[in-house]
Amino acid sequence: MKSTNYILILSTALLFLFSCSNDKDPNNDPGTPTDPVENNPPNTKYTAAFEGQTRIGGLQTNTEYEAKIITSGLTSPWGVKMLPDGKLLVTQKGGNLRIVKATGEVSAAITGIPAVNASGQGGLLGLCIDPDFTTNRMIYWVFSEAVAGGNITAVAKGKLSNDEKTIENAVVIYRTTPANPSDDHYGGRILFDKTGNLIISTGERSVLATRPLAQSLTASLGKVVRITKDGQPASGNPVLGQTGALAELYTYGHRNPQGLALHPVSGEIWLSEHGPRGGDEINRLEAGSNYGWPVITYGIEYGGAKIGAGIQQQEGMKQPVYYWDPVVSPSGMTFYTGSRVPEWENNLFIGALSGKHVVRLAIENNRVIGEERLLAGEGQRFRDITQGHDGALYAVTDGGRLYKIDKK
Ligand SMILES: [Ca+2]
Repeated sequence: MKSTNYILILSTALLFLFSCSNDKDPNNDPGTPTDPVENNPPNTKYTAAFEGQTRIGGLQTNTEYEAKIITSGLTSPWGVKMLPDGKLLVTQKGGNLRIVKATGEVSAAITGIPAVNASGQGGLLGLCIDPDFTTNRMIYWVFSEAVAGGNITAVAKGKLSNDEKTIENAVVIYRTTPANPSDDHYGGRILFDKTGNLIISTGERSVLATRPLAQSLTASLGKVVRITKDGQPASGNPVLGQTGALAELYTYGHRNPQGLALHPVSGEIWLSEHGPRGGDEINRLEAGSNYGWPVITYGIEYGGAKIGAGIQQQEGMKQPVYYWDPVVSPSGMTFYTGSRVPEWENNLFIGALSGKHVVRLAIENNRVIGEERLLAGEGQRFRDITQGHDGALYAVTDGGRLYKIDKK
């Protein structure tokens, strides 16, 4: 009796140890990494801050999956999210919002969206759906707006009418400052965090004049901001000491962040951002932290010159969890919480533009442990990816396609 108890305690202890070292179900093993998926030479000679920060081993999904094209009839879709009834709400860069049914039927443009400035990289950008959509029918979106002095990244909200043909009472709730004539690097993703506040990524607007503002706490360029549904600074935001620091700031030192996702276990916010030539990043956001741009970066100017002092690490600045050199141009992203492809559990899926594939990153203890390239044969620039309530992944491409990616 005594020895049985002892064995029971021992096996429980072992089980506990096992579950501590592997926070995932062992049946959902992401696979054994092989050679890195990237085999082109890097653009820089920079070295990573830690093992596995770039060019991690390659993974291959074993479960049979398929990618079906639901429609090819979209025009430069930028953001995609599923409504509670299973239909997909899609922003199109040119300024239209549309609904796509599972059958592939694309609605007429939904009216009531304020004008966007779609020149350059601007337009109607990311979107998110209110957690209480079934009762309030509210949606939120990011867009580029022409104002006095140039262009800005702006955030608006409105109610999707019952007939789904118009957005009622659309109102701009947040505007970045300062404006600049540049029409690039707007950032543009938006999501609800676990406290019910809005998280928005903004770009540093690309030109050399505004680039340093990514480090300025009195400008909202190159930032992640955290605001209420009414556009006010959210309570609990980090206190940033500098005089005049904007109360909506959550993190700073970003270049052109086009991806945001909420980690399904930790609830932390993860972000993708476009680096210069080399140096695309995945970051795990910690409130009040500085992510380094343009002081530290793993990239170089497009012309080949170093950026700033050409350094990759500095005290007080966060390292990316992962970076790519050469770049893949990471855009919209989501964590997979479906169960149909077990080895994808809690993996991060990212649309790659210049890379023309969907990135799959397996992550453990906030470090990347393996990378896979999905749908590389499609030749598409993947702009956004989301998970539906059905557990499938849905991705849109600049070429106008909407894919459903699921177990075969
Ligand atoms: Ca960085």
